[in-house]
Amino acid sequence: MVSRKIRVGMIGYQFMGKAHSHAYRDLSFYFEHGIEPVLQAIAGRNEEKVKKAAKQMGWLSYETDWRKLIERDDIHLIDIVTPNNTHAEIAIAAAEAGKHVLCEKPLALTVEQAERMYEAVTKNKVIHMITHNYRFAPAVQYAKKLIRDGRLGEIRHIRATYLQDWMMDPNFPLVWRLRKEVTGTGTLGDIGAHSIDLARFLVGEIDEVIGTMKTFVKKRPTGEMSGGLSAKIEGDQLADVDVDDTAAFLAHFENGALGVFEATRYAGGNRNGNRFEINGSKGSLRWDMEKMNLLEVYFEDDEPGLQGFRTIHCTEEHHPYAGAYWPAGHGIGYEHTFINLLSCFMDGIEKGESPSPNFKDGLINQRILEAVVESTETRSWVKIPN
Ligand code: SOE
Repeated sequence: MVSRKIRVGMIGYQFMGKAHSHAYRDLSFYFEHGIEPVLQAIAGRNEEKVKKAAKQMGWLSYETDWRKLIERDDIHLIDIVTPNNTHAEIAIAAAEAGKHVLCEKPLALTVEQAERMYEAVTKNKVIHMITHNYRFAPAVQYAKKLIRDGRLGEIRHIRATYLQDWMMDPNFPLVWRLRKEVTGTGTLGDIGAHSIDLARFLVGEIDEVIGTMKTFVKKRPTGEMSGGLSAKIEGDQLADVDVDDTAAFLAHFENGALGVFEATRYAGGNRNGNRFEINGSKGSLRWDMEKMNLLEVYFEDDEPGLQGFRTIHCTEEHHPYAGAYWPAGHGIGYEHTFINLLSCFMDGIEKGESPSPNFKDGLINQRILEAVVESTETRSWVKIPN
């Protein structure tokens, strides 16, 4: 197959930068496309650090000003892996320069920003996606297939929890993910957004929500991330935490299903507990990111006496994306969800269509996040605007 090269410019290079870089580099190991990404350049403000990151992750060049990256003629796609408060400005500039855009979640700080971002990518006819990577676990894709094929019947419940514990220590510093002006909401937008995306993907659109949010630790030492989910204290001041540590909400779906959602960073022992259980009139299924290759499935019409959840190892050619990797039983990991997402993005660029989850999904997700905040403030159900 003759490939057209698509030259990527990535802005940011930390945790998500590493996940995305790895995915661009490994994509052609597993998937064949008419489009082949080239790691053309990355951008970051600190020259020493960005240069080191470019070398380590295999980027051909670097810039210290993201605007220069967007201006470059040899860049066709802008990948945004910077903190949330920068997404809108960068994505809009990229779209106006005619570049395709991949953006980390949540799409923006506010619905207003997300609307402008969606308008920019549609007006400029560029291909866009948001990195809700968990949709691309083969087990989640297979869950979607079972639901789409009617194997679960009418969907009645989704119980989605995203439980983490990386900043339970009250001395864990006030990193950007804990500062409203940089992150928007706290746990809700950071991990609750993933549960919302999975629920929309698997169950359907949410009609209204009622929620509550809580901040357990109200002051923290100042500091910044130092790689992955570790951080360093900088200075000797304590500063106010102005975002949620935990958020919980109920949701009514347009198809009549009821959703129960919980996102927290205070669930000790749960390192990345992104989980859901879905119950329908004919069956149920369960997934847990910490055992991401497994899907538990229950069917009502199984023979009495043999009924119960069965565990499927989603590593076979029948399971979307899994066949591109190893023989059955040889599982894949977190990083492969990003490779699968990129494969979908490359298909989209080839076909000239923005695959889901795209900026429209990001905008709807943002409306749901904002509705949960509003409902927490007003202590009432809030409709999701169309
Ligand atoms: C931190 O909570 C975090 O890195 C999120 O920002 C990611 O989106 C999630 O996938 C893992 O946890």
